[in-house]
Amino acid sequence: MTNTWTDIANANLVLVMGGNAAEAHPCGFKWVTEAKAHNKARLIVVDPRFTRTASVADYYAPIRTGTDIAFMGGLINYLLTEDKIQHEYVHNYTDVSFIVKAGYGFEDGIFSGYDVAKRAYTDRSGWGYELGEDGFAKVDPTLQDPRCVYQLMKQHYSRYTKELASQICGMPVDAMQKIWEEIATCSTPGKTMTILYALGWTQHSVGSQMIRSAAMVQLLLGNVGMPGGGVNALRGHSNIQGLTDLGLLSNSLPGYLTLPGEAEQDYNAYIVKRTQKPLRPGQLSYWQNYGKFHVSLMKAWYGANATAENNWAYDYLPKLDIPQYDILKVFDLMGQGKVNGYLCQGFNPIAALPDKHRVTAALAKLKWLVVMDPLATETSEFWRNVGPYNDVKSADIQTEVIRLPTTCFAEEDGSLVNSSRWLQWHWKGADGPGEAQTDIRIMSELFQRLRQRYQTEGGKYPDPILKLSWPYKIPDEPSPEELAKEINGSATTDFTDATGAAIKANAQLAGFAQLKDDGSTASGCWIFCGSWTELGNQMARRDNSDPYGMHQTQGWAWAWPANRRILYNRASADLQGKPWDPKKRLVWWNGKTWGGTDVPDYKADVAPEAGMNPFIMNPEGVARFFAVDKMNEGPFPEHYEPFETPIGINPLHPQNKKATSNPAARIFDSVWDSLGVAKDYPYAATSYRLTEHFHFWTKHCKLNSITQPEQFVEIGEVLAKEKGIVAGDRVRVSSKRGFIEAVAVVTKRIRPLQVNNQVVHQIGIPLHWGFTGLTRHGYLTNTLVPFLGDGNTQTPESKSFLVNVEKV
Ligand SMILES: Nc1nc2c(c(=O)[nH]1)N[C@H]1C(S)=C(S)[C@@H](COP(=O)(O)OP(=O)(O)OC[C@H]3O[C@@H](n4cnc5c(=O)[nH]c(N)nc54)[C@H](O)[C@@H]3O)O[C@H]1N2
Ligand SMILES: Nc1nc2c(c(=O)[nH]1)N[C@H]1C(S)=C(S)[C@@H](COP(=O)(O)OP(=O)(O)OC[C@H]3O[C@@H](n4cnc5c(=O)[nH]c(N)nc54)[C@H](O)[C@@H]3O)O[C@H]1N2
Ligand SMILES: [Mo]
Repeated sequence: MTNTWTDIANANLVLVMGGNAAEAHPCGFKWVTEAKAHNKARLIVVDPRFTRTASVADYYAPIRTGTDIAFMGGLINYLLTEDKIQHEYVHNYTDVSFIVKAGYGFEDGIFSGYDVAKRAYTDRSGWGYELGEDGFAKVDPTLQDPRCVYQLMKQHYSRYTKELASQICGMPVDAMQKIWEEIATCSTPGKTMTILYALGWTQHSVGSQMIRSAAMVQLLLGNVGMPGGGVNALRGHSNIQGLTDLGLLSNSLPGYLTLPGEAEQDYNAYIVKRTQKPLRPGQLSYWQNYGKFHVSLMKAWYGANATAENNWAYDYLPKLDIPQYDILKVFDLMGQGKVNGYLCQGFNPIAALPDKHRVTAALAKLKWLVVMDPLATETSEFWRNVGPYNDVKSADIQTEVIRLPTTCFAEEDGSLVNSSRWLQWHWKGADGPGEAQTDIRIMSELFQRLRQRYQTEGGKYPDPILKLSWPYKIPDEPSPEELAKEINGSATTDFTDATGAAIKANAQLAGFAQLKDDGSTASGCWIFCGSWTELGNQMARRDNSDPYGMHQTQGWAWAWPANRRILYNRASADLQGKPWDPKKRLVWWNGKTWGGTDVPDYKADVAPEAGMNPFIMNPEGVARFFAVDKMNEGPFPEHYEPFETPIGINPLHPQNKKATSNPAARIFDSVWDSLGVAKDYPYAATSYRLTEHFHFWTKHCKLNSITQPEQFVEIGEVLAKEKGIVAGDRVRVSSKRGFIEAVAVVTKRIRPLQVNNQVVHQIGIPLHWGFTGLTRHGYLTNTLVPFLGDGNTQTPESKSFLVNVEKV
């Protein structure tokens, strides 16, 4: 989230698109209700199904799954041609005036630099700004240069006419027009729209670009950095934000630092590459501090063993031989027999990952599988034959499965980071049952034993394990408090910070501005620095007073970074530092310093005249319409069809088959044969959640099992009639990869769509059932989903695939 849950109350318009917040985030959804009740906000919902969120919306329109870029592209075209943009904001705070390199091009659905054989953009030399001899980016403030971002963007989206967008999305032209008009009213300074999304956008082969297209709309409207604005990812699991913050993805380090690749053996080159110099005069480029964050991290991990002489233990860090080991990659390798053991901590891959049969076959190739979980999951039971629901030959599976029962969140102290980037401390409610141990205990014991083995037996390269700092009172079970303090960080020696304050050795640091690259500070995650200071545990704060009435509640828990609630909030004020609208004030310049109702996302003492731009995490200081080389499928979002498309062509460039679906998506060679086509599987399916269950675990709880006891699928009335299906019939839903059987819910909430001059029916499939727990057994929904994903995040395309439906 750029903004916060509470800030939704400040919105004038709430667009829920790519999510179903009333169902999946029913508690947070109260802030939408607040906005409607106290701010007369309008709620618009765009979803393939008329959802629980749609049922309380002011306006709803259906969309074909996987086509949101066509809608957003059309909207961008509309805003530009109708001139519904926040001019002053767009001209000064975005890259519209920047000149793009001559090497950039786009033809027939493909950007410059594509390698067909590698299915990747291998030459991105054209995807950047033209630099002058002074090293700064070239700009044309008149926006006339045909190679400025404004002109290129306008040209790119001119193809997205209302009619074509409607034909792709299956949304009637008048409905589309109505929503666009309403959104366009938010280009007035001070009038803001918030966009709330979740998996309806991420789970597509073009998911990242869908979200980017939404960000572009928000920039055109001047809605980023504004109260009631922003692009807001409603996170899923209670601590999934914390997972990415702490760098648990295979290619990251805590605080969005990145692991080196194999070619990066040289420490200095690693740091220099990540320390971008400003691309505009007078600009602050915040990543210039990369070295301070990195050295402080290595001091937290390796303590006295990280020294200037050994480049702060740089050689102990693994160097990636491939870009990343995401779950699709790992299970692909497992399927090839290249993985011996798998440690599965709080993860139920056979239920959660696409293509259940493929995942089962991969698990069966393991020598051993360890499952750390409070429950017996489908994954820990994957070898058990459960009739049609898990139709395996147990005798053929040799994998040894070891279950280590864990406690769950209510049985331990700790912190969770919510979607708003708030770190909230929580307290244990009860002891775990039976032999359950905390995850911290299990992992720590495992580490101690591994370390002992390295000590006694040696090994190829024991240093990274032997030299790790482990300063906890009880080495087998560090306390959550000890870990939280370490993650915040402390002084390793006496030192003087940037403001001249004398800091004593071992003092908890007050914030990341104190971090240094000379070894005098240690911090396990720089963005969390400030969460446990000399004043104590900031995450435990529970003061919800709101002195400005702006819903920033600065005293409630602690938000990263620096307790700032709204990112890029400098953009809520004009060039002179005056809020665009006095009713929407966040930060402003008082003649000497920046301050306001939020912590400024800016250098507090830099006067507006100095010409520093608000987006300080980019070296050019402005927000990007042109993504330079950051996105794997090109600088501008382009609509591509789902890999399993019900219409078979991409109406934007029907002649180029290579650009039907995302040419840079994550797909392995062995997967192509498992994809179906519309002739055999004519219906577009999507999978989703219900309020009454949480994934695959609440079916172990009696009350949840009573409220939603049995698996069902949703079918529109028109299709049901065609197929002779009535409510309550059992139906078989099949894809190229397998089938499920469930009860049919026949509904008005899913209607047939007119797409590319044909009728497309959509099928809705909730995902919560399986072959463990107290509900009736069901088939894993992921039996149906294809094993491929987004080109940047590798998130599987669980929201768009093809199926057939028959009555059984
Ligand atoms: N009760 C409950 N709440 C949960 C969870 C749970 O299991 N149970 N899980 C949590 C987790 S981990 C997550 S990640 C979140 C997910 O939260 P959400 O993303 O809100 O939930 P989903 O139900 O997966 O999908 C939301 C909607 O996306 C729509 N959709 C599908 N394809 C498209 C498309 O192409 N375009 C558009 N515009 N919409 C589309 C679906 O019809 C569905 O209504 O929920 C969290 N909250
Ligand atoms: N088709 C389809 N597939 C999907 C999705 C979809 O929309 N459609 N959604 C996807 C999404 S967004 C997600 S997040 C995944 C969810 O997939 P998973 O994360 O694999 O599923 P969960 O059941 O939420 O959690 C896994 C396990 O964590 C255990 N657990 C709970 N607390 C603790 C703890 O403190 N310690 C340990 N060790 N274990 C604990 C639970 O008992 C549970 O068995 O599914 C994905 N799969
Ligand atoms: Mo999720």
